[in-house]
Amino acid sequence: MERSAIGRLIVISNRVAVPQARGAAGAQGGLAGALNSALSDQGGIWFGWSGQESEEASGTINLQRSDGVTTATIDLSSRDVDEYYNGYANSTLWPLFHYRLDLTRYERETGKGYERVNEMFAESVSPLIEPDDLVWVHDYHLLPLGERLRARGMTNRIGFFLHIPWPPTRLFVSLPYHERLVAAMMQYDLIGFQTDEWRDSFLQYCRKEMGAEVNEVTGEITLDGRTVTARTYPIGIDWDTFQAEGRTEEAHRAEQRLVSSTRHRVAMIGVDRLDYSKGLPERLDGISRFLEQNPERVRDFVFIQIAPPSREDVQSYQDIRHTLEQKTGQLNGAYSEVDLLPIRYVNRGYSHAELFGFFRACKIGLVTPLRDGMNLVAKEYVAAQDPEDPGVLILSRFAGAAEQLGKDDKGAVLVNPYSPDDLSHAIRLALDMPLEERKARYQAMIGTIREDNIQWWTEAFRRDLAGHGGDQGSNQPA
Ligand code: ADQ
Repeated sequence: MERSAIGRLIVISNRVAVPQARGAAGAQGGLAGALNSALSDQGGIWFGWSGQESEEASGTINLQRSDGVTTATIDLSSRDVDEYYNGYANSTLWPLFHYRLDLTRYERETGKGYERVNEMFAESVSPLIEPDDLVWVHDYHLLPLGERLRARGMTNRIGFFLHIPWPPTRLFVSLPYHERLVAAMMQYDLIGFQTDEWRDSFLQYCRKEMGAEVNEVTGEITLDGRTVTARTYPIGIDWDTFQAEGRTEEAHRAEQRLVSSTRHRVAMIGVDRLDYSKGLPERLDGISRFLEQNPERVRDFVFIQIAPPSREDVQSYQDIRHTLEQKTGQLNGAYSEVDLLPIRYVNRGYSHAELFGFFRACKIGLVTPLRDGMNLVAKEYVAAQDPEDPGVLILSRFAGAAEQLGKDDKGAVLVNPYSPDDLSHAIRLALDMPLEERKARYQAMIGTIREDNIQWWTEAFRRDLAGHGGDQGSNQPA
């Protein structure tokens, strides 16, 4: 295995995506492509759950090397999957961190399962880690992992990045044993957040509830003689790869396919995992409101929603799927003609090349989550546009991406996704927006999407974790 001057990178996340899967249809979420890029650049190991359930082999490591990346995976037992993954991670932490107390379930058993699997991760990965390796842990599944590694005597630099929001203190304290989770997080050296808002919520919690000493400027949190730094690292897209995918025949064919099937109408697109945090029923309510208010415009557009199912073992995900099927059926029932179907709802994923083609064919991108750590679809939609004739991004003000793309009403058209009137108004604005304004809005966004890309993100975090960060006087990476 390769080494760099500062040691290898050890990435630990819930799931490991083998490099070949890069760019494959979306079920893995934004983490996969990002980490494969980082590891093939620096060398090291990506450790996590294989995605397989196996009673006997639970915890046994399977090492594989492909495309410059070594992956080390373990299987989990079905009890582990129920309690740790479907239970505590996806029925407790995910809804709570997305401000959905109404969907948050807390069961003592799933909490124990979460701790047990974190301990098993620590036990399995420890022998693979050498003293000068940098260890980078990802996401809400593994909040206490750093502490479990320290308990085994590990003194390496250990960083953690949270891909989803950090909730406001008043919400977070509704989690039983919340102090225990955060106390465990104090064992990291660096904690990264997608936006200043999530980072500030974390700092506030540490000060108010833990009595930690907090430096708001540097993000340093000191508790019981240990200091951890919290900083903002907005994740970006793999610009070069995405542009290269956009030049392929596959992307071109996908674009043509949409253009020829939506002739004379403006195509609007939404691309999301089927998740209640993505605001899909609310998006349909906005379109419905637009049609109520502007019935004469029913022939002006077609809306394409691509939403492959995810986490289907969790009840709230089955519920959201039914709700969407119902709403799509109602809308199409009310507004279709024999030659017209206003909503196309597709339950499958597509490759990034095809998504590029679809985005380019669509003059409006609807990205309207109720809450989202960042949302990479917003950035991909803009990155796929023709600079001479760009489409309009309608973006939820509650997506992390709004901090970068919605500044001063110059880039994306920002909306409150809970308000059908607001969505309806934004759709009208986008449908009627003159070319000059579309170009100006595109220009306001494209620089940060191109420059603050995934390579910038991994490099900035890795460098700060290694202790080679630039301006320590700021809460933003250098
Ligand atoms: P996700 O919630 O999975 O990720 P997001 O950032 O929107 O969300 O998408 C990740 C990737 O999946 C994108 O590259 C996108 O193209 C792809 N994808 C999404 N829907 C798809 C579909 N229907 N078909 C094909 N591909 C699809 C979590 C957080 C986000 C954060 C990312 C990265 O919830 O807020 O942006 O991690 O940190």
